[in-house]
Amino acid sequence: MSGAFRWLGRISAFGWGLGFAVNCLAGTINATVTKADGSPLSDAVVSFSVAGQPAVPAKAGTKAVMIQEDKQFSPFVLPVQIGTTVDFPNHDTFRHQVYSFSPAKRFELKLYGAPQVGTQIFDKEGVVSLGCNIHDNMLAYVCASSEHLRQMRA
Ligand SMILES: [Cu+2]
Repeated sequence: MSGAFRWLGRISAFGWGLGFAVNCLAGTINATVTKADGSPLSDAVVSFSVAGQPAVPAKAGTKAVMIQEDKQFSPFVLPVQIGTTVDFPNHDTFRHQVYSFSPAKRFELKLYGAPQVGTQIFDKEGVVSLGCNIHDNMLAYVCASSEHLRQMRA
């Protein structure tokens, strides 16, 4: 596959990263997202497109999960393709009310406990901040993109 990939110059890093490096080698893209001090940045999301290939919407029925447990969301950052349906199961013994005011997805789920599961379709590109109306410290992000997504692990 030598020469199959050409870097288009679009890369976006989500989080607090101040520096990143990208290498393209014969069909493989290696990305490293670091903080200014060079240490790994957890929860970074890198999106990229491939020359000549259109955007990549999710296949119909694609699902992802954002759990509510111990008064926290899990995962902290959830990368999804546009069109993905995200389930919000509540694993706590008390109720949560998930919402977002982000331009890419404004919504407010009902107040519910287990075993109910709220759902939302993320159909616009962008970073969506999630909160809970009951527990102010609950915070998580859904990164919706039409491009290829990879989440970096520190
Ligand atoms: Cu809550």
